[in-house]
Amino acid sequence: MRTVNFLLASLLTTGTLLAQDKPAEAPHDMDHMQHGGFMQGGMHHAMAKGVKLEQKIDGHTIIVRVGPMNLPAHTSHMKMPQPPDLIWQIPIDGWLLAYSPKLVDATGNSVPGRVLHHTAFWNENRADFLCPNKEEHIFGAGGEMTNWAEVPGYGYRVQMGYRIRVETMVHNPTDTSYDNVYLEVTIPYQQAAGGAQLKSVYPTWMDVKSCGNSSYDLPAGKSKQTGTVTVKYAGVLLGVGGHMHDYAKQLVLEDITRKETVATLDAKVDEHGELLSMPTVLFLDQGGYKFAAGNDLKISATYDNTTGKLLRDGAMGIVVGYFVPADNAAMAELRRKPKPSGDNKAEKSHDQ
Ligand SMILES: [Cu+2]
Repeated sequence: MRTVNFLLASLLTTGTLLAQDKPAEAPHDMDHMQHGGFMQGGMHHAMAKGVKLEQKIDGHTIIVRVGPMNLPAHTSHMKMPQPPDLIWQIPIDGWLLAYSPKLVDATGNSVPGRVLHHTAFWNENRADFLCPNKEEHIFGAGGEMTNWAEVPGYGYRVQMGYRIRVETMVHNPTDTSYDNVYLEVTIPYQQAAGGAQLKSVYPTWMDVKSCGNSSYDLPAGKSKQTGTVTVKYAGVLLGVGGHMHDYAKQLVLEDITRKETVATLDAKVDEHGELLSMPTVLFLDQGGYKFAAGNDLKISATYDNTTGKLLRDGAMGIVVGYFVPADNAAMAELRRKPKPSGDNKAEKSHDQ
């Protein structure tokens, strides 16, 4: 149970993730929409050259490695050339159990995590079960280098050949330049054949922007944003954490069909409003929080922006959890053909 707590706690840290940002808006940039990019606000990054994704299987662990990247000191993510989206092709039939990211240089020395703006892994072969317009977001981390720990008895089911799109954005707010930096994500797995069968979990992103782009403009002062989403499958939520930005106050998840509050997450901020942490709520003592198929959920995020000005794309409000469906076979309809590869876009767009 402690591991579960750790996992869910790790899902909530600021900076984690995410930006699925299917380009529902920004009609002025059809080209990026075609390529399934995640543009937002029309800001583009230059592309870093020579960045590759490699994987190494070591016993029951896969190490996914993205690099090399050169990161000059004092460079914002807008100025920094960014790696293109890269594809990790799944080499096993089985379950991914956990994700542990770190940054190293060419000789294996560790590099501070804070030069990672964020990384996000998207499964091109599956649609998100709450928002089928999006790919399934299976892992995310930011500068805090969130570990997603193993939940004993559960795993994320994959098949050989699945295409996982790895989105990485870097910056360097430090005084030191770093060359030949690699992002390494260590992922233990279990084969489907021969071992104990695990229960499949589905990462669950319940967003105040419903199924649209996660970022939104944060007005000065107190504000509240709400969204709704329908759970089409019966099952249980093991627990939830939350993702918000600076000046956060609170995230609330309600089941409006049952007229019940599922979880209230009070943000912890410092005296400047900088986000320190979000709490975790677990439902394990009751075997998970039960959803019936068709239940409507409402997500509310409140902020108090004390800067006195509007912060463009300054806010997000996402309740993040793991869902276990009652009938796993029903989830098969979420499989989809990966779109033709258009990985090497000349530009990358801004998303947070
Ligand atoms: Cu965010």
